[in-house]
Amino acid sequence: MGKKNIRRILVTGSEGQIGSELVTELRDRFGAGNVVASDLRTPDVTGDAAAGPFERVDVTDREGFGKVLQRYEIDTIVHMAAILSAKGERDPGLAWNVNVTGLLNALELARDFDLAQVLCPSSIAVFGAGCPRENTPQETVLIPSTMYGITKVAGELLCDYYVRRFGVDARGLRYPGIVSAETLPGGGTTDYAVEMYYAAVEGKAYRCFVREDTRLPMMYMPDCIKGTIDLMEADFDGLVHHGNFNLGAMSFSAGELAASIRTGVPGFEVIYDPDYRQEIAESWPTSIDDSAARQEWGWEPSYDLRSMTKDMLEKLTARHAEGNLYREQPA
Ligand code: NAD
Ligand code: AKB
Repeated sequence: MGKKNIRRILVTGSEGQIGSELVTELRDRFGAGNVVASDLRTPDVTGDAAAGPFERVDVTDREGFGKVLQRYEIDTIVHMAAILSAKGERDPGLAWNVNVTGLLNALELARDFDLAQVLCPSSIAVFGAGCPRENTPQETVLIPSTMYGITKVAGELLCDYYVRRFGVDARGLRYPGIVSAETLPGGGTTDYAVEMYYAAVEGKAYRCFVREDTRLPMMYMPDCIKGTIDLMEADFDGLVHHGNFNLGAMSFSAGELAASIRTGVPGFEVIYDPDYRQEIAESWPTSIDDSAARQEWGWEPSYDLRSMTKDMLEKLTARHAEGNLYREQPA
C-alpha cells in the first residue's frame, strides 16, 4: 500500500473552496495533464481549471465515476466533493448521499481498479457533545450534532475499514475552518471568517451569524494545501492513523478576527446576529491537538492570524481594485 508513485490524480469537487486551489497546486507538482478536475458544476473555462482536463462527475453515480477513472487511468482519488455543515442541515438526505455514498463509491472503485490511494478530508465537525472543546484530542468520543458531522464520522470509519479489510490506502484529515482568498466557501458554519474579509475590503459592515465570543479552530488555505499534499506523500508504513488526523493551525474568536482585520481596515464594523449556525459552532472544538499528525507525518502550519490577515487583505484589496473581488460559487 502507498508504494506506487502518484501519477494520475482525479480531484472530485474540484470547483469548491479547497478543490479549486488544490488542483492548481497538484498540477504544478505532477503536471497539468496528470490531474483531472471533476465536479457536478462546470468550471469557468477561462480560469485555472482550463489548464488541464475537466470531467463532469457526480460522485453518487458509481458507474460514471468509474468510467472517468478508467478513461484517464487514474491511480489516486482526492475526494473533495461534499455538502458542508450549514447546507447539510438544510438537506440532510443530500448530505448523506453525497458525503457517504460518494465516498463509498470512491473506496469501492479503489478496490475495483486497484488504485494507489484515496484521500478524503474529514472535519472538526466530527466532534460534539461530550468531547473536550479545548485542545480536543485525536482520540475522543464522537457524537456530532449535525448530519454533516455524522457523515464525516461515517467517512472516517469507512476509510479505516477499507484500510484494514481490503488493504486500500485511504487517508484523511480533520480540517478546521478554512480561510481563503480565491474561491468562496460552499455553505459551512465557518464561512463567516472568509466573508468578514470580503466585507471589510468592500468597505461594508458585516452581519456575523455567530456571536463575537465564538471561538473555532481555523487554517489558512496555503497550510491546508500543504497539509493535504504532505499527507498524500507520507510513507504509508509510518502511519498509525489513517482517515482521521486532527489538523490544527490557529484558533480565534469572531471578535478577535474582526480586531485583526481592523489593523488593515480601521473602522471595520461587525454586527453580531447569531442564527442556527451558532449552535453548530458551539458544538465544535475551540482548539485542536494535532500531535498525531505532527508525529506521524511531520505536520507543521506556517500561518497565524496576523500573517493570514495581512495576506488576505493584500490579495482581496488588489482584486477589488481590479473590479474582480468576487469569484462566487453558484448556489
Ligand atoms: P465546497 O462546498 O466548497 O466544494 C464542494 C464541491 O463538491 C462543490 O464544488 C460541489 O459542486 C461539489 N459537489 C457536490 N455534490 C457533488 C456530487 N454529487 N458529485 C460531485 N461533486 C459534487 O467544499 P470545500 O470547502 O472545498 O470542502 C472540500 C472537503 O473538505 C469536503 O470534504 C469538506 O467536508 C472538507 N472540509 C472543508 C472545510 C472548509 O472549511 N472548507 C473544513 C473542514 C472540512
Ligand atoms: C463547515 O463549517 O461546515 C466546514 C467545516 C469546518 O467542516 N468549514
